[in-house]
Amino acid sequence: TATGCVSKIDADKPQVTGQVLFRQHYSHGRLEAIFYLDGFPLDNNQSGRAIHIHELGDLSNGCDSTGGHYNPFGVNHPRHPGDFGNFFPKEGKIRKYKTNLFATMFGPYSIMGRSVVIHEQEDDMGKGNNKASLENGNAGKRLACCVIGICNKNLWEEKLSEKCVSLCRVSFL
Ligand SMILES: [Cu+2]
Ligand SMILES: [Zn+2]
Repeated sequence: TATGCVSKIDADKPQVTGQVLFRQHYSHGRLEAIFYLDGFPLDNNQSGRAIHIHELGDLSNGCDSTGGHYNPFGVNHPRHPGDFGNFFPKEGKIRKYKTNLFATMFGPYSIMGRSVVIHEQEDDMGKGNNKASLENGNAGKRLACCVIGICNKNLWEEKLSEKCVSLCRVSFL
């Protein structure tokens, strides 16, 4: 099954747009994801940007209505299934492939219909010594978000091949 999530713009912040695509072939198969995002500021802000799965696929009040981290097992951050960690934009872009993710698209804990949120700040990975750190990593404002739905699998193939091109370029340099 190929699914994914096509981003939605949040008006007042950096205009982060793009796609987060997921792929998982069967219920105990590994979940893979492609993070393909544009629009981060071009200044030398080297800080990471946290990306998480939030509980609700509700954008009625923009990214603010997506609730907290999807936490079906009642554990602390960063052990939620959608705690994807920090991403470091280069030239305003994130191009990242990840595999063996803990989240799933199958069964009662499926991420379908939930949301992906891209934050303004770095995820402290639960090491912030405060309550919020164990709930959300103190990742700050929500720059962009999208609801996870079923998408055309061509999106995956397109993005993956583009990503390979840029990976080769990076390692060549
Ligand atoms: Cu979040
Ligand atoms: Zn979390």
